[in-house]
Amino acid sequence: MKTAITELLNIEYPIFQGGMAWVAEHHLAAAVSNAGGLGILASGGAPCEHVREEIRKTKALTDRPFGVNVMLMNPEVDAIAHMLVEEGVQVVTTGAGSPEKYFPLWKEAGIKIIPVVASVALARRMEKFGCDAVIAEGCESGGHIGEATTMTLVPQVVRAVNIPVIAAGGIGDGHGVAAAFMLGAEGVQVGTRFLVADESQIHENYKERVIKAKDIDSQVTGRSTGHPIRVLRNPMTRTYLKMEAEGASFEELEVMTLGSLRRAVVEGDVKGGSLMAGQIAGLIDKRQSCKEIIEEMMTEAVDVMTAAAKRFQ
Ligand code: TUI
Repeated sequence: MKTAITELLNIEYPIFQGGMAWVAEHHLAAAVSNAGGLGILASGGAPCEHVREEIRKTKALTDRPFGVNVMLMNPEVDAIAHMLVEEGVQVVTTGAGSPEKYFPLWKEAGIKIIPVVASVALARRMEKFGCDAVIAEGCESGGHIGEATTMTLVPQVVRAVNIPVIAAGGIGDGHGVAAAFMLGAEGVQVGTRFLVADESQIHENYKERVIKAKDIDSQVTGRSTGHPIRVLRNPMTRTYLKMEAEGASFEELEVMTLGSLRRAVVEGDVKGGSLMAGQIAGLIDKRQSCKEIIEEMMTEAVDVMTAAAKRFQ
């Protein structure tokens, strides 16, 4: 399947694996790239040198294109931005802010820049600065989210810009891929389904919670602090949301969440950890390799699009 995104990045399938903090490390990213998608390493809140090592380990596992996600709230973001150039990274995605100050540096190095946006305004601004594509991420996504849904954000971004748009948020099977294309996207980004991939290194307990999750099992913490984060409900979210409703300060709430994603991913603490996951977790019911996930999603997408074309012709 050829789209503006497969052509731009020289990849086989228009599927990105989201750059999930603590989750998207070299085994996962390389497996996705080797399967024909775009694997993406996360920087999250990691130190620059750790991300550099991850890039080198990914290169050892794949010759295919892969990307690095820069989480713009990372305290070492400036160092990371320069390190990506030193390491010859070809594709950068960004999240949780505007990457405009790094555009000259990255463009000079020939890096493809694909920011994640949660609004039309930021999409327009990114296009003006010269990015190659944008990822329009709806609030069905796990982790740090904006306000608009994927269904409403994607067509509005598609209409507003002249660069390819990748849809993210709530896409977990071929029906979701087909829907994204119908909204005008040229590719999709998938996070939650890759959490449970065989190559995903997260703790078994976390995978089990994703597989058992039902449609309404995620909650958004931190709306009052301006840092809304979608996670699966657990005792931590119950306490957090209770404190938040009682008007707890940003500092009090921050103390609760500090290190909570690491506790979930590394220690498998499903009670006190942050089980970041999207609303599509309810649809995800099996463990597969990245290759199986990508091939199944693409086959299903083509099948449903073909069936729909026949029905409506
Ligand atoms: O970045 C994400 N998702 C993330 S990052 C993350 S790590 C983290 N942990 C704790 C606290 C904060 C982050 C977990 N999940 N998705 C991309 C995304 N970007 N979603 C929303 C945005 C966004 C929001 C506002 C991008 C830009 C923005 O405003 C920028 C501006 O200057 O207008």
